[in-house]
Amino acid sequence: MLPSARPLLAPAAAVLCFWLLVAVAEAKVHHYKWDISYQLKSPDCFEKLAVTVNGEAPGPTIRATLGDTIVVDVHNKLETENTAIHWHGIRQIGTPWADGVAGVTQCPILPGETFTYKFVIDRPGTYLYHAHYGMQRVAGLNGMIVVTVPEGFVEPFSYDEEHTVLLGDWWHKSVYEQATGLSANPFVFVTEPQSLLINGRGMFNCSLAPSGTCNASRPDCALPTLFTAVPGKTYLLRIGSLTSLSSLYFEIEGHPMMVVEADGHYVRPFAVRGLFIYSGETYSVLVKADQDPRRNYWAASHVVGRNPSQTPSGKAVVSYAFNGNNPWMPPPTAPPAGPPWNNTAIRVDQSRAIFAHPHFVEPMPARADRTLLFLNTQNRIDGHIKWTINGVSLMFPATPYLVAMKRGMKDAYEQRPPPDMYDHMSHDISAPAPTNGTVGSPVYRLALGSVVDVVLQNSNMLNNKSETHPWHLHGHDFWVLGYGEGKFNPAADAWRLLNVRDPIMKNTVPLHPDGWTAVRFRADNPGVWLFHCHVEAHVFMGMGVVFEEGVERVGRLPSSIMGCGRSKGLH
Ligand SMILES: *[C@@H]1O[C@H](CO)[C@@H](O)[C@H](O)[C@H]1NC(C)=O
Ligand SMILES: *[C@@H]1O[C@H](CO)[C@@H](O)[C@H](O)[C@H]1NC(C)=O
Ligand SMILES: *[C@@H]1O[C@H](CO)[C@@H](O)[C@H](O)[C@H]1NC(C)=O
Ligand SMILES: *[C@@H]1O[C@H](CO)[C@@H](O)[C@H](O)[C@H]1NC(C)=O
Ligand SMILES: *[C@@H]1O[C@H](CO)[C@@H](O)[C@H](O)[C@H]1NC(C)=O
Ligand SMILES: [Cu+2]
Repeated sequence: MLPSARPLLAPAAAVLCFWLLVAVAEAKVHHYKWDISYQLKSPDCFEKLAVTVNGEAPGPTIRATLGDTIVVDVHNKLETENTAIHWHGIRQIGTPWADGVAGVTQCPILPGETFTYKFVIDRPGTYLYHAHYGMQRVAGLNGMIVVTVPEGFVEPFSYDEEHTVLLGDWWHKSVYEQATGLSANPFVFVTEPQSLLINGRGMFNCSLAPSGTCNASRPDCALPTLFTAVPGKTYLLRIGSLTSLSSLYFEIEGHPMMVVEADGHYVRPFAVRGLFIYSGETYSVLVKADQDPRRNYWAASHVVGRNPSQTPSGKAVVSYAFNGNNPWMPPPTAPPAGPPWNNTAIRVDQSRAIFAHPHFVEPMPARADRTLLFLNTQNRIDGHIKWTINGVSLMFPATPYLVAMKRGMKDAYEQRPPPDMYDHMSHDISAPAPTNGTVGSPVYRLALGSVVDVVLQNSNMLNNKSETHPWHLHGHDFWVLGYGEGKFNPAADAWRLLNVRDPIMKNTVPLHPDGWTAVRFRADNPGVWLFHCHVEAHVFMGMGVVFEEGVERVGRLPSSIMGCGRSKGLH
């Protein structure tokens, strides 16, 4: 029998060894064959071409147990479009070439080609996958990865059944139209989404669409049943957001949620009426079926942080299995309206309520070897609007970084290191951005094994407003040190406000409007890793950075990741 609880402050290595020991006994290989193709879909009743996995959008949920190996043969049948798939939250320890970021860890998968991803799952929890080529994620290629704990391991909570909840937002314009507008001069923003999707379904008001494009009677956009509850039972909902733009609030009418997991890490349980969730995040929550079982209840997602007047809430139904209750009846009440969209303080409060579960604290190094202060600004560069980090707007080189750096191709990417800091003494974060800034492909080279602090600093955009940016780190989890308002002051804020006792580890963290977010990670995973805003339009406009650590220690690169840029001859 294995212990259900870990002693407080066990060394990190021991925690990792523990998981691997538990895992190694019965590891399985899960082999998938995926055809990626465009199909006509009507997720919100409006008919549109979507990128699908074996004809489905979202794709199938990958289910595995800790220690298992996942093998996915991805056959690109898009005809005129490349692809690549990222396994979001999987650290790819020892397999940095399987991270699936076209331009960083591999060449894109060309039409007609098959590329095989193979990696080991080294943590239990809830993860995601999605396209990582241009803005393709927005076109529908996404799904969830559920990793269960091995037989005998007891989680720090219990439940009767589990269900997945994948949240998204949806546009009627194609990804190409969106990308063209973002690159244009004058700039055309993607606009607000037409619909919010819950498990791939939404409901657009067809009387607003041109005739023949939208049919409210299609079964694909029928009001989805999230799950059917048996009175008295407890349900674990694994909730993930892969929105392109929207920050969300997810709630189930009359059913508070107990948050127990975040990005694959157990949290000190806390109750919420509804959950704020940012693109790239996952949470598990417990829901007790303790309400009147003779009726159904609304589940709903709402846009927060941006004006939701153009985007109706996403809706689904939680029904009760109870004699006489009709599971198909819409709830008798009006759908919940959600919290005020412009109340930033309540969102920051939730962020600050997330700590590691006391039995699963992964001890954090006491101090960093290097501190990076990352200021985001919107800049006008050659007439185009770009996002920059410390004045640099990221554009991937033609040769994937991993190949270029491992093979020492110094002319394949920018050699000049990007700045560790911005001018934090004199920069005014409430002033719209400066006009200087460059587009480039530099890399932050981190010493292998070193401890790195990153403070993400928000500022006002060209419209003099500040937005939410969920930042996602590939290849690592980071400790969340804290959130602050205004401008981070290294002298005053550095250690005063930061939680060093039981910080949660995550792979995605919100940077709230007009504020800063501080994280710490150990650069101990040889490879080249993207760190970026998970808003698809923002990363497309350059809002990201690239980290390299120990690339010389990376094993032999598979030739399947090569074949583009200067790696053409290496294929
Ligand atoms: C759909 O849009 C039409 C036209 O604006 C409006 O009259 C109607 O009330 C809308 N229906 C719903 C359910 O919102
Ligand atoms: C709308 O969809 C329903 C269900 O698939 C179908 O029976 C009906 O013919 C469609 N209406 C139109 C106008 O295409
Ligand atoms: C939110 O917006 C409403 C109007 O939609 C306004 O009355 C209110 O003052 C705003 N609240 C905050 C906190 O900005
Ligand atoms: C913009 O350029 C000026 C003058 O070269 C420089 O002082 C300032 O630091 C730059 N700002 C940014 C954000 O790069
Ligand atoms: C921009 O907004 C800030 C508050 O965030 C305000 O102090 C400043 O005056 C505004 N500047 C402009 C040019 O509107
Ligand atoms: Cu962003």
